[in-house]
Amino acid sequence: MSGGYKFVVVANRLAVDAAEDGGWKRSPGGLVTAVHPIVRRLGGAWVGWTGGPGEAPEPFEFDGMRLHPVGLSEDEVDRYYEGQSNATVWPLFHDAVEQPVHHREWREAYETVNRRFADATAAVAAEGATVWVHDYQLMLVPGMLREQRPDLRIGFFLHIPFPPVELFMQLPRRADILRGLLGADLVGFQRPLAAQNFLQLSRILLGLEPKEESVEFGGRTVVARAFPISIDVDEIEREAADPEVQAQARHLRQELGDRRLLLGVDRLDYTKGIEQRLKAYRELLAEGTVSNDDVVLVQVATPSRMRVQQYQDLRERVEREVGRINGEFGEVGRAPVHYLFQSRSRAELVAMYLAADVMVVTPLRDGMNLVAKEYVAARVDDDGTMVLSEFTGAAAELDASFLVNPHDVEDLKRGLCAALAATPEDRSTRMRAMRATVKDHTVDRWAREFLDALGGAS
Ligand code: GDG
Repeated sequence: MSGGYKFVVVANRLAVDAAEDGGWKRSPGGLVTAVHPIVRRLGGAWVGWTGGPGEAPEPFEFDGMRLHPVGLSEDEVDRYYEGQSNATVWPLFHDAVEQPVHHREWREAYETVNRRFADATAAVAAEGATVWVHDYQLMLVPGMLREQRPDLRIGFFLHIPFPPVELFMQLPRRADILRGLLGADLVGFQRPLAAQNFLQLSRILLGLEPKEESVEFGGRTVVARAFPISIDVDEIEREAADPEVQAQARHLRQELGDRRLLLGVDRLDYTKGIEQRLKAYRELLAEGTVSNDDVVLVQVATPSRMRVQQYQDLRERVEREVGRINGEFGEVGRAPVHYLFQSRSRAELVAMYLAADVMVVTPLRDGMNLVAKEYVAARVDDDGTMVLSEFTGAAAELDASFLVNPHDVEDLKRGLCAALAATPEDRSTRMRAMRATVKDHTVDRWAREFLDALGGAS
């Protein structure tokens, strides 16, 4: 049986968060910003989880979208979401920079929940509809959906890296995951290398014969290509031009004693290279290359996945290191690191981007990294420099930054020093080049290119 929607988005989370007044508010974040206008224009539906345990609320309308909640029990939140998604797949797909944990019950829950998402989608999609499935929590959904609904046009986009074959091979029941993804007509990745890893895997694991950008599977052609995600540049530029935001940026600099500002903004996640960044900064202070009188580091570490053990351990290590640096190099009223384990408003983040001298983005591995692009979009003054890890998807587009290898502390230090020493002319040349790239590749263009390649949604 099929429902009435010609376009359906499927993501772990719905496009809304519970509001204080008991209603719903649109969730922040790139995916919703990019896809909401399309869902609204096509009168489409969005299938996803509300974010809390318990039975799913009834489907409801929100700002031109039909939202279809999928319920997760408390056990499923533990096993499917925090377990298999965030303690198995997430670390494995990020080069195993943290040891992936494997449990059979987690895998079973992942399968059960993916089946529930597939069933919910099959029930709302019209005959011949276009379905766009997102990310690593739902990799079995395309295959499950294809079995039930061969009439659908199915796209899948992976927001995180797709690992090299030898790493993927560690995943128990790995062929099931691959077959799940191959249920899609189009599998999108952040980087061409990820698409290549995927196609190579189809040869090694299933004996398929991939071509440059596609592979035949089950009598269909599955296309695998890169679609680098981006941000809503206009929105960030508007915020950055707001006099209140600019006043906030000036105020922040005064509060910090007019020292040169190094800025980090990340979810507190072990993939983001926060510890490596702190180590490099401590060594620069210890060697006297930078001084607490002249430089300050502000690190926003947004709380994330705090029920997962690896994230609690990371928090302890980061906070110990911040304490150590401030203890060794601080003075009363003047700390070398300002550490904020808090979520800040978007306007505050933009004010910080505007106030920064050096944006420090040093992930050990990152699918794209939107913070790097937001910083560039915010710098309407064509000033500011960025130290950027080579291991982010963003590095391919933002190569006018100071690129570093975050695994190499000496290289990190070199990058920080070079960024601090850049002349005003050099800064402005680099920033203008990066701004031209970001302004040309907006999130709206990303969504359009993906859907054009998928065909069917118009
Ligand atoms: C995954 C992939 C890929 C952060 N702190 C606050 C806050 N943020 C916002 C940032 C940015 C977003 O969260 C983070 O996006 P990133 O891309 O940097 O990283 P992930 O969360 O790991 O995202 C990544 C992305 O998906 C999209 O495909 O780029 O590679 O890992 O927008 O600004 N926003 C607010 N307060 C905060 O404290 N308001």
